Amino acid sequence: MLKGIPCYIMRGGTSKGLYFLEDDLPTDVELRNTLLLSIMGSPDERQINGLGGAHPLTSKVAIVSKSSRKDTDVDYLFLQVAVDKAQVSDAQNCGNILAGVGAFALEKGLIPSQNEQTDVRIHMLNTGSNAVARIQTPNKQVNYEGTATIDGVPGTAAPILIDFLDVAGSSCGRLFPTGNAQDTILDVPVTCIDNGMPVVLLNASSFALKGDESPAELEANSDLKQKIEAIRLEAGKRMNLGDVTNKTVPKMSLISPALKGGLVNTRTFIPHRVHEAIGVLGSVSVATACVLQGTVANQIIKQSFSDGCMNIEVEHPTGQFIVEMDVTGTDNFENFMVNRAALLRTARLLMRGEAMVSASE
Ligand code: NQM
Repeated sequence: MLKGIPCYIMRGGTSKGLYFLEDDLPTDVELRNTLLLSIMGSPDERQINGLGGAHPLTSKVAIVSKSSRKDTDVDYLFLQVAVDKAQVSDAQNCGNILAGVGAFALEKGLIPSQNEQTDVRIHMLNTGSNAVARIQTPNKQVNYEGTATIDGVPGTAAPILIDFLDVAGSSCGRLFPTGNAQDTILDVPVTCIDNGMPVVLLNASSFALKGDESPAELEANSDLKQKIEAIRLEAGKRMNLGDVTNKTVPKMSLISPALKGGLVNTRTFIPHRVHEAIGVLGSVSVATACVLQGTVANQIIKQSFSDGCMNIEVEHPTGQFIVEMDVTGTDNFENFMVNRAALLRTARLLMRGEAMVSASE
């Protein structure tokens, strides 16, 4: 006998995932995780027996509920369902899947739509930080269609503006968790930063790379992967993340000079596959490191920045990611402050229905 669990499939930014109401899933975490593994078809590198897309970027889950807080409308828990392991992790946030949360909450009636546009205030449970997503709601209906484009996704869609309010140090306790703009790990200069996503920035040239290599080329380089993983395990400890052997953070971003007119170029291990683009909060962390003197990224781009608002264009394998930032103290590590980070995403509702599982699950 099968039973159905109400579920939406949505593309959020450059990721795709399953969106559930918290009330539709078991409250017991172990039971919930077993159920999600079964729905996704994990562990199996093809996820052939489930809804997962056989890549970390398409094996994601959002669990959404009405917020218990006064300052936000909905709570969002992000879960990364491993593809080839029986593992479900809440150790990282996801800014791409976040792009679908506002629309899902409105579709499910967790909050009322306003006329024309609705600002959905979202509490991100993984990191205890908040964001506001501006959703187009003409006639109080969510609008997905429009002319906005984001690199890494074909076609156009309605824009979703996301403002991050307080993400600095949200996983590691501090924006620069090691207390430095730059450290050396296993003889390699690194910058460890957490502006919403723990990321280790490395100069691509430290590994004799140009930085324009394709994700497939990087993933095929086992010597490189071993070196990067060794640095990651040590960085995790120094970033207050403990033993990160089985965690998907920190992400490892290879930085090189811009190739397509942006500010900086990236290739990001997330942390074992290489991202086809770059994560949302990952790019906010990279953009933040770019503007502060003394970081690995700032030394590569060789530019100084004045206080105030700026657009930072982060290049990635399939285009660019623009982060709007307002910062102060870019010439002084002690005084450096990020006042605001915002960006554009789109989302698409792909399916609404029920995920079918065995009635005994
Ligand atoms: O950094 C991939 C993604 C992400 C996470 C990853 C993300 C973010 O592209 O906020 O969006 O780094 O695992 O969805």
